[in-house]
Amino acid sequence: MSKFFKMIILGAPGSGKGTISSRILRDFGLKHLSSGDLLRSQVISKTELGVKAKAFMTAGKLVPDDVMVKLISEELAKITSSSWLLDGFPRTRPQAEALNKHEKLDLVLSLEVPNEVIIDRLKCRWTHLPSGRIYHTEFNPPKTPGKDDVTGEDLVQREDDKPESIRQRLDLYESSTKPLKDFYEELGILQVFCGTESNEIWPRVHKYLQNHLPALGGPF
Ligand code: G5P
Ligand code: MG
Repeated sequence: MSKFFKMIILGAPGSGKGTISSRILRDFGLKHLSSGDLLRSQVISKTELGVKAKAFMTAGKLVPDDVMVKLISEELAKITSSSWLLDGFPRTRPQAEALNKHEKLDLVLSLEVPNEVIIDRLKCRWTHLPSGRIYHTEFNPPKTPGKDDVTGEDLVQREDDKPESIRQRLDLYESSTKPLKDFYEELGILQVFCGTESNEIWPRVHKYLQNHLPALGGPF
């Protein structure tokens, strides 16, 4: 019987979780679930959850744990026959404990990028909100400035990429999410990748996954 591979990617806002995740999907074919993308699509659709979450997100604060646990549990329950990669969840100890009760994770990747590098990057990020596709005016520019490569629709700057929100999100990462590394280190599934450029971190992540996914039984 094939075993599905379950992994999460941790890292500060702007550390490149979305960038590295899209390369993992491209090369290893896992299903990608980004908590931020899920929330942003609820905000666009003006669902009850989206309306509630919007104020937290714009202020660079965390959406309450009970809301997030429910949202992610419902999404994970829909993935019955594929390996998956969770990006942006869990972000607090209660979220990690809730996930751990129901899922046995195989691997946790943690991206470590200095804060000064991150602050510079986020000023230049442009996003296609409906799909979550991300661009950067220099690192990863769209083919046509301001337009999504696939749909041609407008790109926007995320409201929480304003400098005051970025600072708040970085502080929250330090206090609430970074301590999760200890939690996963104790479980023996943490792998840390440090660097200042995604193009330099990615080959190391790729090599690690190439060496470990088959051994752990993933269908790759
Ligand atoms: P998100 O959406 O999960 P964050 O804050 O965790 O947001 P974010 O901002 O999406 O993380 P990222 O995915 O780590 O960042 O980074 P990225 O988008 O790949 O890269 C950032 C930019 O840098 C892009 O423009 C990219 O092209 C560029 N880039 C990448 N690599 C390089 C490089 O090497 N060089 C250069 N020059 N550029 C590069 O969460 C958003 C909000 O939702 C709520 C919270 O309010 C949160 O703030 N939320 C939750 N709340 C509670 N619990 C949860 N579990 C929640 N999940 C989301
Ligand atoms: Mg992201």
